[in-house]
Amino acid sequence: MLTFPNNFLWGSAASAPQTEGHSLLNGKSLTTWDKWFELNPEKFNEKQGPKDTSNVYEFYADDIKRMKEIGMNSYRTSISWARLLPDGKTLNKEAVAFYRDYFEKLNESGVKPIINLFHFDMPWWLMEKGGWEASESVTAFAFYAKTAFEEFGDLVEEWTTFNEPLVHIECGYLYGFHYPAIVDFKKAIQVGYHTLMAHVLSVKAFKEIKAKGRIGIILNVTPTYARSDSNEDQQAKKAADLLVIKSFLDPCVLGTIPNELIELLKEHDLIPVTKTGDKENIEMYPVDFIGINYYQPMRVKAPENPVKPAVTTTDLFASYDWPDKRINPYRGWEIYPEALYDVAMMMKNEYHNIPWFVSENGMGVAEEERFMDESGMIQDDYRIDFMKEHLTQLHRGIDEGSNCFGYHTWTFVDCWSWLNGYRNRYGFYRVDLENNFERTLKKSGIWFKELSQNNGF
Ligand code: BGP
Repeated sequence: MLTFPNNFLWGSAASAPQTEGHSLLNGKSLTTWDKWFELNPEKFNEKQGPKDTSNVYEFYADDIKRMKEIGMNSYRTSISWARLLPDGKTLNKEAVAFYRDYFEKLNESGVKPIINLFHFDMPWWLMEKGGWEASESVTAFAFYAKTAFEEFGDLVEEWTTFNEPLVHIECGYLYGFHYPAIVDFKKAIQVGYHTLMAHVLSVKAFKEIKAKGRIGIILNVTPTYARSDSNEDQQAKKAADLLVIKSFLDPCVLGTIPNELIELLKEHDLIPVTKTGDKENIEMYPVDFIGINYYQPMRVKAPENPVKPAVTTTDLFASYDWPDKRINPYRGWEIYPEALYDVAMMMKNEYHNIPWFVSENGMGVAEEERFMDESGMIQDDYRIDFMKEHLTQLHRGIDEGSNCFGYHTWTFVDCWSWLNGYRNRYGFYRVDLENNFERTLKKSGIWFKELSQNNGF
């Protein structure tokens, strides 16, 4: 039996744009997702857009009962910026009422809300002004964050600013997966810098108004693994570490941007525009805790035919296809639970053992109806095995002193996933798209209840 620390958080994560629905109703303004779907619906799996998603806007009270049914003691979701402040300034009263009731009901049910502020959902009004490229985004976000702390601070004690900031940077400005889908390294770095400062100024606002509880950020970081010990591969690993791990972890936890990262950016003419006082604010406002989303490791090798200055990340490090990898064929992601132990050790040894939790981990599987038994329950043993393997590695790290306080899966109820729509399913509950988003418990939900009740397995 592997037992986890007392008061360990067992739960799931989700986000406003992926679950709420009512995306064009109740006073919410458009986000880049709503607009992109309007412009290019063919880009989305089976033309499944962000409009209705899993309709949590209507079903949240029953969903919270479902959380209790499977032993969840915590839940992370986000507030939609475009719903709370449709024009960036004016408070949407209906949104306030919705989120207050949602968070109140979570608390009453003993499900601790962990509330995030940005999950890839840039309001369209701000995108039209340049989105994260524009310096206005920093102050606009800090205003939104302060508004959220003031409106919901009595109900929420665990806040996070961003979910996976690297994703909107990489997917929007380097790899073409998210709007505006452009490829421009310099812009990507500027977008990243503004995101970092938006985060820092939100932490500052949180501390200045003396909001209760703690504030953190959710990052998708994992130690990188190089193809070999050769100098070239190790150089590539170093660049990857700087750009995809230390770029956010160091300033957010240690209060500094690493010098080596600054040197690397200088070398490739990528230094962003900064403001006086930024450095001091980064130093003064580190986070109280970190959330780490972990799905797959990052394997790197020396770049092939790199150009200088770098045009994109592959001029600094290339991704390495490890021949011995195990793969989740539906999502195409490597399965490597050992990395969770390495993450735990990294947080302990390199980030002064700051409190952290696994804020997402999960397995997306397509056409899960294949695994439905006669009673209608999906027998997702693969998901249970996936969790067991990852929890075993996490437990090793905790045993060796890493300060991990929880494990959240992605996700609670099957949800909408950006361009992939509803293709890959991750939930403890199945969502029936043909039948008004009806929820049905999967076998993994029953297992999760035992896990939480026993505080281990
Ligand atoms: C994370 C995101 C989530 C979620 C998850 C699963 O990176 O924070 O929003 O979508 O990945 O990935 P996907 O939905 O792309 O299969």
